[in-house]
Amino acid sequence: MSQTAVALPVPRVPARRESLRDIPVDGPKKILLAAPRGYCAGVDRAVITVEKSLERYGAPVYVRKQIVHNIHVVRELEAKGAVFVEEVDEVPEGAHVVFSAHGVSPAVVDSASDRGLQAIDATCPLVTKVHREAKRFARDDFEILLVGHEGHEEVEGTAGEAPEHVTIVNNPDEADTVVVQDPSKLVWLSQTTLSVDETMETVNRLRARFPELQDPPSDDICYATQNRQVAIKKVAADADLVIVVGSENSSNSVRLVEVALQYGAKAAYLVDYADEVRQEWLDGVRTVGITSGASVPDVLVQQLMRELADAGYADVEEVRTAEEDLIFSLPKELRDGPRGGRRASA
Ligand code: 0CG
Ligand code: SF4
Repeated sequence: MSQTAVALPVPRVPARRESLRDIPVDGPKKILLAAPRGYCAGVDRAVITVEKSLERYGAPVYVRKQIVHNIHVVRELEAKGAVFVEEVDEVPEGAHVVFSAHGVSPAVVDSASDRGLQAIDATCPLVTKVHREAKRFARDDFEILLVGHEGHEEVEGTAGEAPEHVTIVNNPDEADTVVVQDPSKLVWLSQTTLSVDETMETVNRLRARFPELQDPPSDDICYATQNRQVAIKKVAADADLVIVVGSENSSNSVRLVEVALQYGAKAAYLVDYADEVRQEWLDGVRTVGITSGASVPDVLVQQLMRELADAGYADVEEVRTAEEDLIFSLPKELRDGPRGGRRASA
């Protein structure tokens, strides 16, 4: 049986060998550290789901797709015995398979069950909520305009709930051209990790064409995506450079780079690791803004701050725009502790 590991994205910037140098700039150097940043409740739950599955069932535990879109997290879990596959037909019959935080379509659930796999669903409850909305509107015979990026796993999963009812709208320009059957029975839903501003533009342009377009019952863009965008907007306004820690295939992380540029950062880059930061990015830079995507462990941000301290950016000010305390209980197969099987988290 062949096992195909998920193709990991190659870092775009080769690792830097030498340390960053402390080159004087005009005025004091400073870091603005966005908060909230990093792990959201759905990612925390998904990563613990794989760890607990390994403890309970032993290695290997198979995971369909990257559990979350972060190369460091995937490598760490691989080292503990997780095997990442693209599709369930790569998993040996009867084995345990974890579905990623981004969700799966009913077709994937069916294939896993046909193979006799023991599925553990790490889909974020906030993604499941959008699946439920899709199912309900489809049952009521609505046409669903799903604002999101074609090919992203979450969009494949949500659209797969009602493929004959869903049309994907990738961006504001597509809102001007999308064709619908009955504009009087139309609703929009969205991917959870989009730019809030761009999604509003898409919806405004849809509504201009289809005034009877219904809104989702509640926000589909999740609290974590929204909070991280609000925080980086505030940071970006005062930053010469913004560094976002996150992987290239992480939708919410990439959006943070875009938002930083839109809200005043003179430059913004995405890095997986601190050693991707180039000396020339720091030329003339007094204030560096830092944030990280919802799938990024904070240890990677701490590493980045240590490297930047070597370059003279030792003064750190946190810019907090919200508090977060949401915790999701684990999938039912793994719930046995006083906190739904969760280890205490800070
Ligand atoms: O932002 P996306 O949806 O690409 O996912 P990522 O894994 O980076 O973080 C949130 C989740 C799940
Ligand atoms: Fe859930 Fe939002 Fe985190 Fe995605 S980014 S896992 S929807 S909380």
